[in-house]
Amino acid sequence: MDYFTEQALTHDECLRKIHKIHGDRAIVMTQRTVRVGGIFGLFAHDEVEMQGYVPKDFVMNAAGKISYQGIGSSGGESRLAGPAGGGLSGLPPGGGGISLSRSNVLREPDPYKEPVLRSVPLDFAAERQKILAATGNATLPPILQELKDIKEKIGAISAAASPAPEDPPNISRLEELLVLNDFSAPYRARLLERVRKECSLETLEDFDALQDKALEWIGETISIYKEKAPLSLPRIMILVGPTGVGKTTTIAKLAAIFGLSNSEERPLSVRMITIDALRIGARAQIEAYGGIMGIPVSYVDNREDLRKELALYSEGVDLVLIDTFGKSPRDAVKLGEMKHILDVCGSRAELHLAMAAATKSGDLVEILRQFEPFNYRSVIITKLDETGGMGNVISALAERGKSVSYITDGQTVPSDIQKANVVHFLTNLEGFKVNRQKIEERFPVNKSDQNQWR
Ligand SMILES: Nc1nc2c(ncn2[C@@H]2O[C@H](COP(=O)(O)OP(=O)(O)OP(=O)(O)O)[C@@H](O)[C@H]2O)c(=O)[nH]1
Ligand SMILES: [Mg+2]
Repeated sequence: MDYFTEQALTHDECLRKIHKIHGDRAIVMTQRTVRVGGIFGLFAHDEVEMQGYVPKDFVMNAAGKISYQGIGSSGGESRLAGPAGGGLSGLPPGGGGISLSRSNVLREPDPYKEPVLRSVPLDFAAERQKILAATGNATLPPILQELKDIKEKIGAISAAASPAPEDPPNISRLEELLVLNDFSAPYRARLLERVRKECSLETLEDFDALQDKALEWIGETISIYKEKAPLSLPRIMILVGPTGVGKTTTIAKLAAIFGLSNSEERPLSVRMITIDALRIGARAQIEAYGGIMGIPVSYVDNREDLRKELALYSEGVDLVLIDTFGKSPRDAVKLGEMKHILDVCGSRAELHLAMAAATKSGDLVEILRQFEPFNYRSVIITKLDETGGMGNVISALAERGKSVSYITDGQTVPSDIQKANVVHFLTNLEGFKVNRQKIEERFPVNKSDQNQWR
């Protein structure tokens, strides 16, 4: 076997040179571009370099055709490999040629028998590596990376051009119900995200089932205040909140619930204190309630008087209800004064924040935030009868992580107040088809929850 290496300026020229020097049995194995000549890099130029061999022993196969040792085909003909001859077909001039090793062909060595050439499968992975090596491995990865980038860009462009997948119609219907009930935008987004993620296709197609699921998840976001018996008597309950939300009326309702006898429970010994005595009408209002119920009312406007009043009730009184003057939550000075007075009640006093149900969700969040320094234990939602839905209230309470203790739904003392429960909130939502039985099973109202502290 004679091996050769030849160089020429062009691909064709190199083939012609090999043909001329080594004859037409020459086999080109590899081809590459080499930089030749020049001094210190000047005047250098590219040439094509081909390597190969001229087979010495060849065999005639059964069909009478000549096969050379070293070619991976049992029926290959003798010819100069190259673009025209097919040996390098598919490879660009200047690229590499497939090097076929001897191991690719097994030849029966018995000269007395007709020679049989048996081809063994090429190791394509190895051959591919050789091609990569011949074409310059370093150039392929950047090309592949570029292709990948182009593919990604095309993907991004087509994604931007095609509209986002639309929600199933029932999700849009559910969103309309949430809007109708004034749920805040962040609350709606969170709930709908959960619907998209967790609801089965079956549920999404059945609007009743979807509403059941949504109501259940809304219910889970409502936190009900757990009333605890006080460690010592008297229990002190204080109501604060913005102007006109119904604090005094609610104090009167609570006084009636706890202080008036009913058939089931003994009446508690209740006192009402107001620190709203200076405002025209305020004193008369609470005095009227006290008079009707037979519950004593006292007035204070400073810390010392409040301390004295509480001391008077240290024995024999179960419950002291303290009404406060309504102030805008933005009036920080007045709120500070009120907090200063109320602080004499000590940490055992339970402070509750009253808010009207018809307030916008954003304003509710702001009120919840402004009254934070009072460290209120729960929220009382008033005037539920004046609004549809409760989405705004549910959203705001969930956003600030607050519990609700009572809801009031009318001006009548004492009937229009009740201990808050999840079922009440959910059944008040507008437009929803409420499966009451399901809701009651999911959010059972315990008797102990319903029974106000005694
Ligand atoms: N519809 C309705 N009206 C209520 C409710 N609670 C109170 N009100 C009415 O709301 C008005 C104001 O009630 P108040 O109890 O004086 O409110 P307040 O928070 O004490 O007011 P200020 O002391 O002025 O801050 C009165 O006309 C009440 O009858 C309720 O649950 N529903
Ligand atoms: Mg009042």
